[in-house]
Amino acid sequence: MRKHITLVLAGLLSLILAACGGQAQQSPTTAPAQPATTAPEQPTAAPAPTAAPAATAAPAGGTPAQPAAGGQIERILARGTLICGVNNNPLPGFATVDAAGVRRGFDVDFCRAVAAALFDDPDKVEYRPLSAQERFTALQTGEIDVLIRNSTWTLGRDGNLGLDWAPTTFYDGQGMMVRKDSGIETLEDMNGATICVQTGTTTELNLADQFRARGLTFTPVVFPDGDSTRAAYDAGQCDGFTTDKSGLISSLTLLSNPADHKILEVTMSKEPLGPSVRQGDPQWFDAVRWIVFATFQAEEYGITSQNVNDFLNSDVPEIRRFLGIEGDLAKGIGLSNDFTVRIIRHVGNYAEIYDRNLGPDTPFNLPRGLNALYTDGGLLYSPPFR
Ligand SMILES: N[C@@H](CCC(=O)N[C@@H](CS)C(=O)NCC(=O)O)C(=O)O
Repeated sequence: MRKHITLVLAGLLSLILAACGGQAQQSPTTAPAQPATTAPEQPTAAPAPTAAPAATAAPAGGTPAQPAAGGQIERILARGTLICGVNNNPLPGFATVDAAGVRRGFDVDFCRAVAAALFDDPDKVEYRPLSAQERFTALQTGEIDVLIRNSTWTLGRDGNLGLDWAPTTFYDGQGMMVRKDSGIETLEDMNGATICVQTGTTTELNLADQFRARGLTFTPVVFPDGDSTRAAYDAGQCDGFTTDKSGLISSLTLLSNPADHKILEVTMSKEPLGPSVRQGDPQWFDAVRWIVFATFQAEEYGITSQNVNDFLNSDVPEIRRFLGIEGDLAKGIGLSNDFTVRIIRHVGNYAEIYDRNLGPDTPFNLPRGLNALYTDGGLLYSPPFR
């Protein structure tokens, strides 16, 4: 009995330590064939999708633990707010809380776009800060309606975790940060290096794959959250710090001496980041997808938060359809016909969202690169609104 209590207490203590980010997990001294840390994805078995769509009436009393398929939009409308899962650690440019307590960032703006489409009010969002490890469970259990938290779309997450991914809002890739005075220029210069990495992410596995493919050894120093990973690197506990390049650019601004660090040229993986929803409600999934597409399409048409009212008088048929002046295209996805106007008016088109958070007037000044429209050599492409 006493042994049992001791074990429970020890388990609790390690949980508390992990949750507080107080301790790096033990790391091997060479690149592991299989990472020695917990697997980055510990999926809770995906709830089996319900066969038939349920009635659309919203149940009283908030989100059920296991909402039936269908009706998510009605539930959100009845609740009066969208519950959007975002990063629990500051990720400047993507998700932070400013000095006035206002949430800001590229991911936050997409939460706002969804709320604008649903409520004609971008502020009707309840933000649920989530760690990398918590995020998918929160979606699976119905605790959140949508996850917009620098999360990479992968086959395993899409399939095994029972999620659906909306279009990629930010094409990213994994990078490596090192100290400028380290003399490191490439991953090959990092043989035998210690590398700070966060668990519960795609990052951990990519790192092992990339080093193994190059025949290099390394020592991962693994942390449960972004803040402790960055802090350990900043304190000199590791030669390198790896995560999505967006995360590195963002983290750079939080280091004690940003000018002492650089991000290597190498891109170690594909990290398409975008919103995800729980599988089982095709209408809600479609709504989120087309909300994202609307931001791309508005940029393609040159429709902005500043000029959208002028476009309401347009006599171009495709613009009239896009803005919901003609037809009833949005009915099938459960949104108001003017949902595009609501998004553009309150949050802006994709370029406005990008520039506001990551563009030339921000500390990041991040070139659009793959995140440009297909017409400008990028990957952003909306199917037709017709
Ligand atoms: N895109 C990757 C990485 C996402 C990720 O969680 N990145 C870290 C580093 S930027 C982060 O957001 N950390 C904040 C935290 O979980 O505390 C994924 O989906 O697994």
